[in-house]
Amino acid sequence: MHRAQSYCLHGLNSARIAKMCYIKHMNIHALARCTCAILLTTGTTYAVTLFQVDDFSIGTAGWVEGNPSPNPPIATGIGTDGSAFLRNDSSGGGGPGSRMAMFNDLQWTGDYIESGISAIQLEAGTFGPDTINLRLAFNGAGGWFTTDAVQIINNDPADPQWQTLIFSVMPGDLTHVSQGNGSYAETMGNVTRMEIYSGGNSLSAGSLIRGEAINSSLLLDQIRAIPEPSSFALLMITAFATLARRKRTR
Ligand SMILES: [Ca+2]
Repeated sequence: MHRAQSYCLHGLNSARIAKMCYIKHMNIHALARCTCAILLTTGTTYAVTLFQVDDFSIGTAGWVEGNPSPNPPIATGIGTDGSAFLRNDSSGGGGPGSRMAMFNDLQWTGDYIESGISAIQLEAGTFGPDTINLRLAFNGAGGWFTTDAVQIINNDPADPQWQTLIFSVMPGDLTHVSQGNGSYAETMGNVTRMEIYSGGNSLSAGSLIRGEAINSSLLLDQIRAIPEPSSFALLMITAFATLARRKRTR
């Protein structure tokens, strides 16, 4: 199956909206999805879409720390896909830039349930030295919901040791942390902020889950919205069946 690699970035530019769409190896379905995303995002509303990818080939894709920071997320280096990856450093201790946390209020907002997104897949690595307890979190009317943590450990400062991780965002796999009434549907049906952060067992959340104060660097690439494995398998079967029918009719 030809996998579309598309990347749409929608960013606010002072008083007006700037929209960019960078597309690699695009097929018709990817073009349709991207066009649809642009149409849906006219104005200040953004819509997450199944199979969307942040590949950081043209920048940070709207991932920010919010407050002024000496070490904000940057697009740099060569990632697993041959283009830049996203790097976010935290210094530990206290003050600006001490905590490992960043968020996105643009292309990762919207309706995950209607879009059929059941997991976020990403490539992750670290130059250390501190261990990262990597989590994703989502905010909406129902409050903050977070995934479990995956430990990202660096055993070799010269090698970020990239690995592919999949974080389920299905109801039984997200935990209500704070704010709202704890309704999964109210948050995941209209996500207003997605966060990627290092969080241990003690989580405190205001407008942002604060993240752990650690001395570390988090590397990310190919952040991708994916369906349930069973749905994906069904898509594959349908695609092969369609292909087989076309061959028979020739
Ligand atoms: Ca990349």
